[in-house]
Amino acid sequence: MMRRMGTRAAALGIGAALAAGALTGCGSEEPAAPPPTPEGLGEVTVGADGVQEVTIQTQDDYLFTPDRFTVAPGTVRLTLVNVADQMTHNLEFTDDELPQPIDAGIPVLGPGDQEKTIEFEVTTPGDYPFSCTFHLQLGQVGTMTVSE
Ligand SMILES: [Cu+2]
Repeated sequence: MMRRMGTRAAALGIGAALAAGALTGCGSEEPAAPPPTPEGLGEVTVGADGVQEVTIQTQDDYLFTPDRFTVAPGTVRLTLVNVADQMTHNLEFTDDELPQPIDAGIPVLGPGDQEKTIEFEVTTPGDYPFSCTFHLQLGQVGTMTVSE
């Protein structure tokens, strides 16, 4: 819980820094570097009950942050946090491309720091693509890898 609060605070801090940079105008012609991934996102940890947990994020854009993460075979508890002010997203695994079926998804997740957690079992190593079906045409896709 504290970790997620910290992540949100970090995200807000990044936003404030970007806004300040825009106001002062540094005059550089170099393209802005993408914002760093907030600490903890995409990192797999093991909960007290032995289940591996990972949190990813969506924002007011068409990206999952991060868009790749790797888990071991076993139970996965995946949390999606939508820190967007405006945009609604979802997360659905791409059924016809999965090494094994995953009977879990997040059909809709509104803005304003809403979050949802799903839990599922994976046993077959490989790449498991997922997408936000609302923004699939805009390239909002990601991949969960199940290691050997
Ligand atoms: Cu989306």
